Amino acid sequence: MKNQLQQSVTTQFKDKKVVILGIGITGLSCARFLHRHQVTFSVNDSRAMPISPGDFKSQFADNALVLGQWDKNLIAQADVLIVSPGINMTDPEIANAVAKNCDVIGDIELFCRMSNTPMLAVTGSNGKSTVVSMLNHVGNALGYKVQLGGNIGLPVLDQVDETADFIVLELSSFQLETVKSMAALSATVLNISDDHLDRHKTIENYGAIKQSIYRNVQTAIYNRDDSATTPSAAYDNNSNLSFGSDHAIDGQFGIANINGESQLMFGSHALIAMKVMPLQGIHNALNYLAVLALGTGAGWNLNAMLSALLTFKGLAHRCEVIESQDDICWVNDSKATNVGATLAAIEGLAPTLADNKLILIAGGDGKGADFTPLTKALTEQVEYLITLGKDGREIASLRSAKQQTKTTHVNSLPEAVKLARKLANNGDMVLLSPACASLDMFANYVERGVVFIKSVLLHTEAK
Ligand code: UMA
Ligand code: ADP
Repeated sequence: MKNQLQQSVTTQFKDKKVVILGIGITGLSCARFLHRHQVTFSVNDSRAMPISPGDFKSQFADNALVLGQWDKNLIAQADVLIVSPGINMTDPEIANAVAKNCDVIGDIELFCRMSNTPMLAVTGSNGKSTVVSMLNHVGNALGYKVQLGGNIGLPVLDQVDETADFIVLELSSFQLETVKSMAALSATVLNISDDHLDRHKTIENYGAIKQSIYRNVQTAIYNRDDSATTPSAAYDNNSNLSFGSDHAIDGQFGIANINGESQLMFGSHALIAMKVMPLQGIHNALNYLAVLALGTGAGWNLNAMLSALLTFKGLAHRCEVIESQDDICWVNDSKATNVGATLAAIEGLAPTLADNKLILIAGGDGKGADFTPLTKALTEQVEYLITLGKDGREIASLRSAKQQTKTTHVNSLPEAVKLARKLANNGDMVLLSPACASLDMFANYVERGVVFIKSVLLHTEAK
């Protein structure tokens, strides 16, 4: 196996000038992979100090590193450019330099060209990390050797292991832009809502990039609730499976209310009651169904998957209930970096509150998204809105004139928590679900979530 991989790498890069663009976690994994297989490369990163040149030299002694600007000559001479997902290749500074016959790929494309491991691939605006983590958990519980990689933060070239039974890949739109040779066993677009429009410009373009996950797939899995996920004519596969919140026809996954209980269904067959599942909310019911459909496409046993899902506890920063010392339900949904995720949180959680109120903390960097799909939820289900960050005021403006007395813009997250603590009574819920990226105020969504948790614990202890 090892020799086969080495041969394939050697053939791929023989006599080629290889340039890696970006030396973040993807670029580093590419450099490690090429170095392991004795391929010489150069690295170019437009930032001044993404890595210390000393560290780079100690790991990759014979390879060149250019920092601080795009090196147009280096880029122009490349036969193969391996591009990090965060780099926008339509940026004229790079686009104008790339040679016509240059092979522009990313780490995922490289992996697809090298590996024969059966692949389960997941994209979508929301739920990717939750679904791939569930799949990983379920596959391992079924006794398979499963690897997890991609946008979840585990660069796929660090995961190459030809002895694995399956690889589960989380793919972002940025990563899919440079994928050409993927042929997954099963693949899904979970849902599509505005995200990353600062880079992809239109929702149509963004949707088309997401759809490319269906290219050459054996079983395409789509969400009946979201027509943008249905494979387009360009990807009319032989085999499709679907999931949705409606009654499913035979052979498809759905949800039904049976004797007052919401059940996950396979056709007319009730699989399990949602109330016994660890993760609640309609969005998580859909996530469970997506996992069952993806696993079915890979030949996994349905009953065994259901048992395994009962022991998956959920990920931090996604509708995570904080264990506070008071009787207020504080929910950290810092990973809600777009409108769709915040909508799912409000619509999933508000109905659980009966007469208690929902206080929402939202705002940050909206990445060019249209916030208006939030209007109904913000006016009908949110009692008090606290906003912050670059685009917080735009979200606040969606509330009615009358509701502006129950809408406050603050300067920091600790200040938002302090105000929420003052406003909340026992039984109420305070939800941090920003509908925005965190980068205007924090290093990332994890830091934002941690600051929220710390502030909550500080204020609830002080009470
Ligand atoms: N860089 C430049 N010039 C630029 C932009 C970036 O030189 O104009 C350089 C930076 O200086 C840095 C490197 O490129 O050295 C960073 O590359 P990158 O932004 O692609 O980030 P990585 O560290 O390689 O992480 C990427 C994903 N990041 C992005 O897509 C922005 C990670 O997803 C992913 O976990 C990782 O690869 C492994 O696959 C993060 C993310 O925010 C979590 N993803 C977006 C999302 O989930 O919404 C798509
Ligand atoms: P992603 O990896 O796509 O960003 P995550 O699983 O990390 O997805 O969840 C991101 C946000 O989306 C969280 O706020 C989470 O509660 C919410 N979410 C999870 N699943 C769904 C879904 N199916 N539809 C809408 N929102 C969802």
